[in-house]
Amino acid sequence: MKKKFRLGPTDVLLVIDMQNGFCAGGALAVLGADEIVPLVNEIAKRFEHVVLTQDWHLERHRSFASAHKGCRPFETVELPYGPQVLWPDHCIRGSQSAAFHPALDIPHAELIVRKGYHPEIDSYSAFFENDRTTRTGLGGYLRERGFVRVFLVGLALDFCVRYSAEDARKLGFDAVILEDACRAIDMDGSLDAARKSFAALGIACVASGSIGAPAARRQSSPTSPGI
Ligand code: VGL
Ligand code: ZN
Repeated sequence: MKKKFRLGPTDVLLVIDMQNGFCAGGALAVLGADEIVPLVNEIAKRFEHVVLTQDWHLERHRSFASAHKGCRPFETVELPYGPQVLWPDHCIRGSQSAAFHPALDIPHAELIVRKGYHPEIDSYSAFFENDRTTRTGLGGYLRERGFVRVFLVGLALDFCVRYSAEDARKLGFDAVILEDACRAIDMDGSLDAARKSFAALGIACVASGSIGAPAARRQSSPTSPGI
């Protein structure tokens, strides 16, 4: 029998970048992104604790092809921190592209982490920017709240979900990707590379049906003294 994950108060769901810019009509539309929204909403209801991430760039962000003379989207360039894929302009802070998908319905989300707001550094991961040293603060937040296991859903499986799961694991959390609630960009073997990395790092990549019924609901957070 396949392993079931029974949810409890030390589990948190990370919903990665469910924004218009990555959905149909968006500048960086990920195939099938819109169709996962109802499933993401349904999964979120099973979690007591949910954190959302939001890709949040300035105009002329260094990860945009438009900021590099003669370059096109999906080319890779060398930046001071290493190779960086160049993207179409997307998720400019405050724009419609950066807004969450209108059907995303997770009112009990406790935190929204914005990332990619430094003009010179991209940030796929919800924990570390692409220079791999600048932290977003999410690791400290999750640890301070007493979470142990991080489940991930959203966009894109082979970029922001991948890097977030890897960093969660490196920071000592258990990481479980709910694969049917993700969609991938899948360029230049990026999806295969992501799957290999999940296997190598012990990141579970399972169907959302693997989540068992939630443990009895409680009002307090896992580390609260219970007064
Ligand atoms: C993402 C590329 C650029 C993502 C964000 O959410 O996966 N990908 N910015
Ligand atoms: Zn981005």
